[in-house]
Amino acid sequence: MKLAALIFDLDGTIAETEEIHRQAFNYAFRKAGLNWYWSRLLYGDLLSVTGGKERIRYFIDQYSPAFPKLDRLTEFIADLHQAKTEKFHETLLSGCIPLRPGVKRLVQEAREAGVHLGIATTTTASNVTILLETSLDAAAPGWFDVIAAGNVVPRKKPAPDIYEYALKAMGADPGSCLAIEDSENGLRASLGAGLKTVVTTNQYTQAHDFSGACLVLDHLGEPNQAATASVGQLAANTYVDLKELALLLD
Ligand code: XBP
Ligand code: MG
Repeated sequence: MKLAALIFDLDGTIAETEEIHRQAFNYAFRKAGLNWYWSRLLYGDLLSVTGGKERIRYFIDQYSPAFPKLDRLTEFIADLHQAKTEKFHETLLSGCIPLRPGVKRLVQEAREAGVHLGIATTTTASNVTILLETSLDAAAPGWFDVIAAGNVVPRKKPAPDIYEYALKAMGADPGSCLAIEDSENGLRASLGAGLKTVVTTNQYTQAHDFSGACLVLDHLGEPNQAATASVGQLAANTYVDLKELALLLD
């Protein structure tokens, strides 16, 4: 089967951005005078909820942190998240966040071969464009047929909505596309949209349940940096290229 399109998740897949999100959340809490602190361990739990605003509300509901009694909790959370997003942008703009192994190479290979590209993410849309511009190429956002992000759909991952939105926008048949993800929520979303999925794990997601993925790797690999598969196997290479991905569709 010919591979028509690749749809990438963003956070944790294109780059290891969750640590930057975590630090931006903690900055916003300090700036608001809150004594909240999300450690790596706690953030690993909170990542079970996708979407930063939803994650803050989950934290309040689950951990009942001290904060002033408010009659407008939704606005309070939105203001916190706005401050967090501004800090996240500032961090991205202050230095080049490295892309994960193989991402730039695979994107360029896809472009040269006429394989369409999409992004399907629960993060805020502005985070996507800034990350692509600062870490991939100033013109990179234009390389993607669709950047489906954040609140553009009613339900975030693990619901399939964001992938269904991206497929519709690309006019693509899920049977001729592949998703690349990093988390259990992301995999549930892509499988729910009928997409075969390759997972590249990271520090926050390596213990997740990746049942249903056709390949689970530590990263996409490079010619000089072999990828290691924990589920499935690469057919001929030690890194993921279009040939390896097309074989997964068969
Ligand atoms: C990861 C997420 C996002 C980020 C935080 O998205 O769940 O919520 O953690 O970004 P994905 P926001 O893996 O789908 O790219 O605060 O902007 O939500
Ligand atoms: Mg992700």
